Amino acid sequence: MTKTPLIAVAAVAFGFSTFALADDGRSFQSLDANNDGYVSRDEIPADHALAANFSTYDTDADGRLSQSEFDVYTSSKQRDEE
Ligand SMILES: [Ca+2]
Repeated sequence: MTKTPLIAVAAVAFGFSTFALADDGRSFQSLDANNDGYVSRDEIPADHALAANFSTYDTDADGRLSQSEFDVYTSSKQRDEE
C-alpha cells in the first residue's frame, strides 16, 4: 500500500529529469549536423522537445526548420520558462 505513492513520486521525478535533459537548449548549429543551414526532422534527436512539435514550428511545411523557424521555438521555450 505504501509502495504505490513512492513509485508514483519516483516516476514523476524521473520524468522531469528526463525532460530537462532532453530539452537541453541545443543550438541550431549543433542540431544542423550537415551544416546545410536547416535542421531537418531526422537531425533532431528523438528525445528533443522539437521532435514531438516539429510540424508546429515548421511553419512553411517544407520538412525542415530554418533559423527563423527555430528562433520561434527558442523564444517560445524561453517564455515557458519565465
Ligand atoms: Ca541540416
